[in-house]
Amino acid sequence: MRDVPGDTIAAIATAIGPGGIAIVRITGTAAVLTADRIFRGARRLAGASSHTVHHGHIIDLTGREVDEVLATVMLAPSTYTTQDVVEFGCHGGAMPARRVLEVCLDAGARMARRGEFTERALLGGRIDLVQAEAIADIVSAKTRRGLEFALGQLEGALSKRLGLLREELLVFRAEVESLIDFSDDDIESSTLTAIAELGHTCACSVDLLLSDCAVGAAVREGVSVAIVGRPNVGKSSLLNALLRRERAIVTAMPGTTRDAIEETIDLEGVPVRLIDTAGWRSTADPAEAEGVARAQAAAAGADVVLLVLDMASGVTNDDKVIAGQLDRQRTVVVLNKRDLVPRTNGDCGLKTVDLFGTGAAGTTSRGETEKASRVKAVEVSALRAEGLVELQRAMSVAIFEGTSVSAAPAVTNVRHVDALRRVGQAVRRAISLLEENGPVELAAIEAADATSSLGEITGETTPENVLQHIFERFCVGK
Ligand SMILES: Nc1nc2c(ncn2[C@@H]2O[C@H](COP(=O)(O)OP(=O)(O)OP(=O)(O)O)[C@@H](O)[C@H]2O)c(=O)[nH]1
Ligand SMILES: [Mg+2]
Repeated sequence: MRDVPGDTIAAIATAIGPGGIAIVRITGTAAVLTADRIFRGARRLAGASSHTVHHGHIIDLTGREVDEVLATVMLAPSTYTTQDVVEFGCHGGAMPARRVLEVCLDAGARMARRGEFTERALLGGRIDLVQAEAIADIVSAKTRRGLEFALGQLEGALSKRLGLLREELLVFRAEVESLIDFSDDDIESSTLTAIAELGHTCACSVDLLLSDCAVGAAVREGVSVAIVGRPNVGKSSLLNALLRRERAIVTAMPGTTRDAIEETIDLEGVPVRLIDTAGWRSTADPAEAEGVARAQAAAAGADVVLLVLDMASGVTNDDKVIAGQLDRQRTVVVLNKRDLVPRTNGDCGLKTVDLFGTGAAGTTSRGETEKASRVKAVEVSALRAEGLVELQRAMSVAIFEGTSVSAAPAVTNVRHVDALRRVGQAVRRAISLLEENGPVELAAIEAADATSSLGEITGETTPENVLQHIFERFCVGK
């Protein structure tokens, strides 16, 4: 990796707009000198001890006062960037910070690029790339869980697991490479088996890390849930009930919703994009027909589908036709309007309904047909906001397929997943070569590929353009 560039960079580190204070941050080998040039206080900043705060004023090069500030001096190497850092806490609002930044630039600093402060932390070896990405995730976290995962990643939880895998891989690679010095005839098959076994250990570790992916990706990227069903069963009412506000239009007329409506809720700390769709039916109205087509596309593209039925009318043939077009594994059946149905004692929120049954011949026994066609359903009343807790529980089971959401640290990033898959593939190819008595040189190349793919995750072997792309996600000043 490159060395940390020494030039002085500056940026506004807080959001632009009205606020209590705003911070302008400077870093680089001459950061303190640059700051000192424009700061007038009781004492000079040059020569100040590390991690001290100084009251004073920013003066521009013509001697005019720009703002009253508190300057925080942090000296290398215990700083965010590993270089000297000075932060000016100026008055909030767009103008003071902007003026202070201008004066910093006049004094010789250069405007920082997006994420350049964090990039220096990476180049300075204070954090690895996984941790740098965690910082971007912390800034953009939309839910409590997303923030917790990102914080865990920043503290090095994932880096530590990747570090262990790296050690296993290095041992495996060294063992494979040690075979190259021997001629094929001199290598005992028991040696090959033992080394292949080391490869299997690596492959298992990769699989374990990858098994966290589904949960990790859900937490980070969020999941989509499409609400579908016949017209008038209460899909829009259910969306409103889950959002706890009247977002979608609800009327007693079937065919009210046309365009899909999307809103995000926080389900156990995971952002869930709810998509209310048009009721499925065949219709001559071109606008409604387009709505139905979009509803079908939304159901096909969603991670989970809520199929809403009307308890008052019971399961109809149209419901079964719709159910037949859905992927059963990803479907949660919702029985709405339970307030319209007289209740008997002992009724609970969960029922089973015969939704996938066709009564078709060819099944071995009646019992089996029934069992296969009946599915669990959650009873709710969107109108009275009843049964929603049970519904949310059913949704999270469907989303996480029983995996514990709290299972951190997870691999949450597509880039990491992609690299880990390549690590696993290379290791497996190396194992096959060993087990099939293939050329050990080739096995060694595969083992080396695996280590280098792993290095891409932590930043050791990440190509420069990928690094650039990652830091473009950051804000200026981070
Ligand atoms: N009693 C009762 N009525 C409900 C319930 N949920 C919805 N409704 C009523 O059912 C009618 C249709 O509700 P919507 O939410 O518009 O139904 P929809 O499925 O979105 O209908 P389309 O958009 O036309 O497909 C309205 O009159 C709602 O007030 C419920 O839980 N109980
Ligand atoms: Mg609707």
